[in-house]
Amino acid sequence: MLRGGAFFAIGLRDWWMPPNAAAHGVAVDRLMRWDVAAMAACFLLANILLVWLFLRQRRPPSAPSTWRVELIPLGVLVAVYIAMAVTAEHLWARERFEGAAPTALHVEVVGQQFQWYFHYPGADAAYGQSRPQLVNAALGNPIGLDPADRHGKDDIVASELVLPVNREVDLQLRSLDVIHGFFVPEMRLKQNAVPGATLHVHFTPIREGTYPILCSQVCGSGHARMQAHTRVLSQSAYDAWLASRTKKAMS
Ligand SMILES: [Cu+2]
Repeated sequence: MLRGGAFFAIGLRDWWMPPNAAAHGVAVDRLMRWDVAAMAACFLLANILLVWLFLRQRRPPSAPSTWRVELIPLGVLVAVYIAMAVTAEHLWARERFEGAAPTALHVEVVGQQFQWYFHYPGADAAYGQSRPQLVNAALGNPIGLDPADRHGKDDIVASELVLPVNREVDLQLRSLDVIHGFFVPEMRLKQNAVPGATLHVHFTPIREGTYPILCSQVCGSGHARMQAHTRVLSQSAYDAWLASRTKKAMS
């Protein structure tokens, strides 16, 4: 019996969202719980009313009181949906339109069928120019960095997103071909990468660990394997990773 209970608990845990690992995720989770609770209450209320009105119709109809009863759940629903839209929009806009702090770490995320690339600006803090005609993954230049640009000399292009814990990150997303969806469930982060546009999202990872990165837009036949991961490290481990990659980029 106990084993069955534990199994049920694990199933329930996996059914719900994965543990949050980002600073803004606390507010997202709170909103999500509130929204689900509000929708469950509305669903229950609607069904109770449905049954009640159905049973009432068996008596001689009393039209005036029936439409007044319908107005109550309608009013409640309108109020709940307006509250949901305003709170969600506010939360989304804060992450999307209020820029990251000047001290944030900058990483460019490039989506291409069917791979994510992570471009770090290196020690000079400036991204090297990239050109579409230079894109050649087989030759080790998947995002088309221009070898003639001195800013690109120390740039790092990785296939995993490595981040220090408790530091804000400003990601700029772009795509080399079709629309991809950059999705990190544990970071409560989802933003499309759109060809021809550079879109910013910023967040602060608060828990060390390795978290999956998925593509949330059906972007072609290899969409299901368009996966990467983000590794959130302590500052010293991140510095060591950066130093090892910088040496490789410079050599
Ligand atoms: Cu994709």
